[in-house]
Amino acid sequence: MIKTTCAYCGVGCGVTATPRLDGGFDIAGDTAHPANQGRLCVKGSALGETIGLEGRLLHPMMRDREDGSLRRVAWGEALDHVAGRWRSIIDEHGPDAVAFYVSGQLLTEDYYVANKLMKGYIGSANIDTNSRLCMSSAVAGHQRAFGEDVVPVNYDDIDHADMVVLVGSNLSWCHPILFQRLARAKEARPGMKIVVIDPRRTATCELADLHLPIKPGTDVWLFNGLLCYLSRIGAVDPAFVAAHTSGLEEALAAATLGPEEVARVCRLNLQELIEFYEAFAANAKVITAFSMGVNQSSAGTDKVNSIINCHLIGGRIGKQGMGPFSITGQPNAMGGREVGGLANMLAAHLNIDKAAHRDAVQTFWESPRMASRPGLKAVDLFEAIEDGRVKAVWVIATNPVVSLPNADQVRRALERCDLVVVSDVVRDTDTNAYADVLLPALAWGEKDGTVTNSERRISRQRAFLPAPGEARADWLILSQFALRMGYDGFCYASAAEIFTEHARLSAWRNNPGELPRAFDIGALGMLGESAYDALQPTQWPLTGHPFADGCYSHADGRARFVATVPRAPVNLPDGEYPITLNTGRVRDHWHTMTRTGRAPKLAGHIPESFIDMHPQDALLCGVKEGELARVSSHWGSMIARVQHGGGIARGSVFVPIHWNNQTASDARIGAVVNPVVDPVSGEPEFKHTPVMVDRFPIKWHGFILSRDVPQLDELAYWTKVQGKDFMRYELAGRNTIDDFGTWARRLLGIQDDEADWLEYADSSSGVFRAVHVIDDRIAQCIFISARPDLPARQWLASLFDKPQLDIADRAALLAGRPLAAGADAGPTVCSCFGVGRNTICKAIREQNLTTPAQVTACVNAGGNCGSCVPELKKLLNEMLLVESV
Ligand SMILES: Nc1nc2c(c(=O)[nH]1)N[C@H]1C(S)=C(S)[C@@H](COP(=O)(O)OP(=O)(O)OC[C@H]3O[C@@H](n4cnc5c(=O)[nH]c(N)nc54)[C@H](O)[C@@H]3O)O[C@H]1N2
Ligand SMILES: Nc1nc2c(c(=O)[nH]1)N[C@H]1C(S)=C(S)[C@@H](COP(=O)(O)OP(=O)(O)OC[C@H]3O[C@@H](n4cnc5c(=O)[nH]c(N)nc54)[C@H](O)[C@@H]3O)O[C@H]1N2
Ligand code: SF4
Ligand SMILES: [Mo]
Repeated sequence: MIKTTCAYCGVGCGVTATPRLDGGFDIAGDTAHPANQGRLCVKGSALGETIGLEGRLLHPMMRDREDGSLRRVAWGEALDHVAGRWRSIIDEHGPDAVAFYVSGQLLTEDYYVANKLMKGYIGSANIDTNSRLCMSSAVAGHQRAFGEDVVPVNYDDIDHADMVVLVGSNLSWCHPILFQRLARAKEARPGMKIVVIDPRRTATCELADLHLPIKPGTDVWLFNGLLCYLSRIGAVDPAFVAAHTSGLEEALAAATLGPEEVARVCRLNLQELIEFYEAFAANAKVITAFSMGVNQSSAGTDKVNSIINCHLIGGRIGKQGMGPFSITGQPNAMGGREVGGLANMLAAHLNIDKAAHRDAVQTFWESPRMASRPGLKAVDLFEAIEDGRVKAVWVIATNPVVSLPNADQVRRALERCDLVVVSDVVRDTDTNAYADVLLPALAWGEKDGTVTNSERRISRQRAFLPAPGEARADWLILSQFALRMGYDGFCYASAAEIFTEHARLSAWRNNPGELPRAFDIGALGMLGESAYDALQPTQWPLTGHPFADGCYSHADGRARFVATVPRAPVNLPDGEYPITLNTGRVRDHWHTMTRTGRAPKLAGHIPESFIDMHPQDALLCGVKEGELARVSSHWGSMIARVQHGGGIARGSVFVPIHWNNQTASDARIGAVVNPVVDPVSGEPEFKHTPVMVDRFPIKWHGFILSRDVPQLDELAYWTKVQGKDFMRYELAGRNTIDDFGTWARRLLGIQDDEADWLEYADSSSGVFRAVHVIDDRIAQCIFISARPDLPARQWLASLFDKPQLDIADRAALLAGRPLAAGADAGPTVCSCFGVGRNTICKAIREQNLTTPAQVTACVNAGGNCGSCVPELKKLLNEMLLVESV
């Protein structure tokens, strides 16, 4: 058994991998890890389904720009080519003409090397990271308030808090194990008050005593109003404010707002708003946890500081059970911050714009150069690439053609860039399509290093699989490149050597008279190989709760109130684009789906991209639930299926970020998002773009289930879903089909006239159904209809698991549903045990179940990771309502 850390979110759960006899691995939660104590959410539990080599990038490749073809090359050739081109570009245009765009999914060691190489050797700070899209507002807010980017809360503070406010965080879907910890705390102490501040009524609200459906983008008004309220009623800790802070008066001057005005601007019920303010004032132990609804805003940094202000005024920080809590997204968002991977940071919590800091790092590195000013932030970087200022970019562990705002601009930039290098673990991504050089990296389970989670706990990721093909660790690829560039300082033999160097740098000149900072893991700088290998999860500061002594990292030791003058989002809805686009995550997928898209267990919950909108808005836009629609903005458009019921208010739509050109015909929501950024942090406003929604007219709907890849190019719409031993494709077309049989056979690639092929066609109603059987097993099926009244997919899908079709199956094939009633489980609710909606509803009805625990006892759903418990509650409520009518 090998202990490692989950590949996904910033909760940073410990995982064990135990080899099975069949060569696979059993993945389980590590009971000894403090972050999860043995629990895993559904994504973590499905990690074993994502470690196969199918679709992996296994060899370096170079593209012929003339015909677009890729050819396999040796590592030496690929790295010589890249080093040669970088050299000549730097010689001709200077070091700022090259750039790295990296990721919070790199290990700390990889990140450290990339940052050192760019800032200390190439001499530019043009290294930015997808954390710009994620954490940079929190980083900037912490730096302004505390003088250093430190998150002042630990997970176990949740167990002591009397009130937890979740702002712009869908914790139940995005940080499930932390959500479950919160749920357990509430169960143990039902008096604990939970408030959710989110324009949507998300699954997280199931746990809330109070949900404030705030008008998008108005959080600063809400928290300024709270600051003003706390000051007015005297809910202040004058001793703390006097001894440990400065700037309260200026902050209050910017926050002269009464609750009535806040309620009006934030479009909230006044009584509920006051209930929130009163509860905040009444409870000493308050945690305000915030995530992307706060950070991803053109006022993101101010949102962060307006929250921190409310904690400082009452001294609700630095003690057990309280504090402003930035919840990080990626597994190593925090490690990236520790190594200073953002373009405006240095390493080890030092600042690029201070000469003494630059000197400290350069002296430690003994490097020939040091970047003297901040580099380009992500959005600016891709603009500079498009206009030719940056001529070479190396993208590592991120997929910007999907995840950046104004994503069609990113595509144009990469098309025009002289040299695009991408290091990735999979072969086909939307970004790889623009790469001149593709470099195969080791993936989770194969690579070795460390990650830091949301509570500043450093954990080891350990390899338990052999390196496949010619894939190499990211730090090794970068070090070998650095050596070719003629730089010393990169002769690392192992991840341990890099980690210990990084740890020593954190202690370098870290003394009261020099450059004191809270981030100091110098004690780990002496670890040998085996101690590093055995490193237990370790939290910094190594000396206790951050800021427990009331001493902050500004030169005068005081925390700062920041005056946050509220301002509306930059682009507001208007006559042409009347609706606000909100974007975010779904429970069972991770980002651009390069990993979660491969796990059948994770595909069932939400198989297809969607546009969640209020029924009245749908009516106004002329679109219907279940039909396809187009979302467009001034910047671009995408297509997905309309749905209701996601808890969205009128005037907004919500679209998930995950689907892209590998998984659907036209589902990149990034293309629609405005490239507006926060002026302080440079973080994009992902949660607020004015859009319009209109019909995407089609002639027919359909689906294919197939063991082979069908020909989809000519279809108006398709999306792909991973099944067990097959792929499912949802389709729609604008073409008139004259001869269904011939057309369907061409789509499915069937050339054999003798094929075992059953079909039913009714041209007058536009209905066509066909099934292809090989050796008595289902191989493919296609169902087409002019109306969206296709049979449910679950039963047909279940046939792909059968070694042989029986007579009853064959008789039912073209009906698309079993002859026996009740055999269709319905759409998946519980991904862990694969339990469908119909199964759950049937159990609730027949056995009069009233609680999620009873449902679990009856049909297992909710019994493993618990991520679906909010949905079980919703189903129970819905059914109780129906019964009571
Ligand atoms: N399942 C899953 N989990 C993940 C990830 C994933 O891809 N899938 N990704 C990880 C990463 S990198 C990240 S950064 C985190 C993100 O975790 P979260 O931030 O929790 O997730 P999001 O869905 O991006 O957005 C959170 C909420 O912000 C709300 N919101 C939008 N506008 C506003 C506003 O103006 N004010 C307020 N108060 N709220 C607003 C949205 O309605 C949404 O419900 O999740 C991590 N965990
Ligand atoms: N509209 C909208 N857009 C958003 C957001 C939003 O809320 N709304 N959220 C933003 C946020 S918070 C984030 S964090 C980003 C995430 O966006 P991305 O970082 O673009 O998404 P991922 O799919 O995680 O991309 C990771 C890539 O790295 C590869 N990879 C995985 N492991 C390794 C490795 O060890 N080495 C290498 N070299 N490659 C590896 C994967 O195959 C994948 O191609 O999206 C941002 N974009
Ligand atoms: S909560 Fe889930 S995705 Fe996040 S680290 Fe834990 S197991 Fe992984
Ligand atoms: Mo993120």
